[in-house]
Amino acid sequence: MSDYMDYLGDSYDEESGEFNQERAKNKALNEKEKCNIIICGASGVGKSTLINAIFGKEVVKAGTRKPITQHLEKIIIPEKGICLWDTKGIEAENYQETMTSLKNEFTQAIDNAKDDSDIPHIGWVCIKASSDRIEERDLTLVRLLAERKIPAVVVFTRVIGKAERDFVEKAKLIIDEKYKDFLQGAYISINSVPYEIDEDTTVKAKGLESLIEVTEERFPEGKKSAKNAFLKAQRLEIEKRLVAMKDGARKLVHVASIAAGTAGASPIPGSDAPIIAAIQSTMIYKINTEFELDADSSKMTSILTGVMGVTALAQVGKTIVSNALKFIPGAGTLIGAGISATTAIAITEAVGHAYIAVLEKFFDMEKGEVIFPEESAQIISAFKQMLNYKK
Ligand SMILES: Nc1nc2c(ncn2[C@@H]2O[C@H](COP(=O)(O)OP(=O)(O)OP(=O)(O)O)[C@@H](O)[C@H]2O)c(=O)[nH]1
Ligand SMILES: [Mg+2]
Repeated sequence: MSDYMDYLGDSYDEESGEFNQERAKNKALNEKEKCNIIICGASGVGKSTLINAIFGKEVVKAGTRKPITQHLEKIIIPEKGICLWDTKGIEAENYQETMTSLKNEFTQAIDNAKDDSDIPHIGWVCIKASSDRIEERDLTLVRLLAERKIPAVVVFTRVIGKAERDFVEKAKLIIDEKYKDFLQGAYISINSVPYEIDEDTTVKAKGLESLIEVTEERFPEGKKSAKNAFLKAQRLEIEKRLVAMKDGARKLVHVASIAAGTAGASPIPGSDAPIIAAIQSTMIYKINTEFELDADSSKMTSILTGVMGVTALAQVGKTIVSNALKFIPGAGTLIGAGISATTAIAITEAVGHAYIAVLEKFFDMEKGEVIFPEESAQIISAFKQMLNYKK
């Protein structure tokens, strides 16, 4: 199979010149960078509250919950490239038994993993700071991660006053006795939600940004892509989120341009323009996915039509066939003998970078996401501007 067909997969039919948006969208989702985080801790320590605070309540609710074993559950959120492992049912009573079975379940889940994409890249061990003392089970949870060399952060939850801060200091000393080398000071105190002491005193949510920062540092050198996935998925450090999305999108443009180059170099006369149009459309879907943007198909159809219309690929005839964009084969002959590899690369890069600039323009720094205007014409006009500006 040639390179550009690898790139397009089943989203483009070379015979009919038909581009399938749904397939391109799914392919983009599947290929998105991924990160798995295990969030462990006793019942009621604030695991779910923490997850909601970092990744957004609505998004987590929309994720698929998949019980794996008695004490492990996965929350899968494909749009965010995130899979969260949540421990359940760790209570004070029967804890020996619970920990033994959790340990077995955990070992099994990891041993059964197909590859690296199926094991936790990072672990948060949550300990409630309003506890009386540190429990054996909390140390056992740290040990589980240490044994598997899963970089961990110990997260003290509900840190709202002096008593909790004192608890944290004592707990750190105890944990450090055994796990200092492993944890390397990765302790964070948080209050995930505002806490009302009385009518006039509320302790604000805090520490969550520090947790993001320390987590970011804990990813090993070789796990850059998991780290990026984490930074893109979190919704508190918006600047970091946007930077990670843009970085990811730029890489996607690079890969798409290389694929377009191989199409440009293809010897079949007249066939390259529709293929390049399909590659650019796929690239745009991938960039959307990178920005967690899920615009509806009709909007994407008009955006893609507009985008292709602005570039030299305007001369490729386009008809819209239901959910598929059809790039009429042979129409490429209008652009003379075909598109050279150099031109194919250049147009694809220009389109990709201009489209990233458009998404950045519509990125709402308060909400931390792209908010497209109702009118697609506005998007296309922004795209034209960016394309001229980038030249
Ligand atoms: N003030 C404050 N309250 C918190 C914090 N974390 C959790 N809570 C509260 O504690 C309660 C339990 O939190 P959850 O997030 O459901 O705990 P969990 O660890 O997911 O519990 P299980 O799913 O039962 O294992 C909720 O009422 C939260 O609002 C925190 O950091 N600060
Ligand atoms: Mg929970």
